[in-house]
Amino acid sequence: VSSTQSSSSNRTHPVNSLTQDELKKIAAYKAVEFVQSGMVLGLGTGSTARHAVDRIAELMKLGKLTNIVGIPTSNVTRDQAVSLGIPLSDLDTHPIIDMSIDGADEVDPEMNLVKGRGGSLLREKMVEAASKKFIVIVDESKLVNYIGGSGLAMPVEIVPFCWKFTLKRLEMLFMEAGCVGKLRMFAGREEPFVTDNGNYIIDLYFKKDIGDLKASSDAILRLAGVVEHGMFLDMATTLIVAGELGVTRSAD
Ligand code: ABF
Repeated sequence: VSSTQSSSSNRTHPVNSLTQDELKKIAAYKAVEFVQSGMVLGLGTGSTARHAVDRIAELMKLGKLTNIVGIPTSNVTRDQAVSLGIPLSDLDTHPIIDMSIDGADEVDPEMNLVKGRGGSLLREKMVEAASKKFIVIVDESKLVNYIGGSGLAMPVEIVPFCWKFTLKRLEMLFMEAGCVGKLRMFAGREEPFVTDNGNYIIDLYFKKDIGDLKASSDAILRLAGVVEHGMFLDMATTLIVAGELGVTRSAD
């Protein structure tokens, strides 16, 4: 855990030799402890957030949580929530969300995030930006020194129209960082991955730190053809990290 997080965190129960999925579940269950009856909840997407949605439904069945309304961040989460009997709504009806709980692909020491390797970044950003609290739940493998620091992709959702043109414009923006963009494909298929919103995703890979994140974000969003990117800057209000040595939670 970074110095920023550890200086303001509370360590709780010890954890030993657990699988990554078990760590994800511990982080998710910890976040759900902050859910209260009557809340409108942003329901995240991905293998970590999935555990949180399961736990919320479990507590609802036990009568420990009542009057919960969920706002799903993807079709997959919507289907999961429906199958578990969680009542759902949307941002049109609930423009202010009490709390969202979601995973992330990277978390830097300032709690800036990369999200969207699962493909749901646009709806996640809409829902989480409308949330009074946004709890990020990760296992410790997601902690990085800087955004892009895992060497894995930073996703950008773009319109399908002339996607090669947009890919080139994105690479040119980050030429100094040695940026290479790749069109995401459906796993094991020769077809472009299509998001819930009918768009494509370009995965950007950087050889170096891209530097000023806010300036990078603005530059990406200025490109016509870009819908949204996977950097979530200054959005997380709480970070819960499960690791081999225990669970840490940042101060709110
Ligand atoms: C989502 O879940 C995404 O934005 C992110 O890509 C992913 C994290 O995945 P996982 O929890 O499966 O590691 O919130």
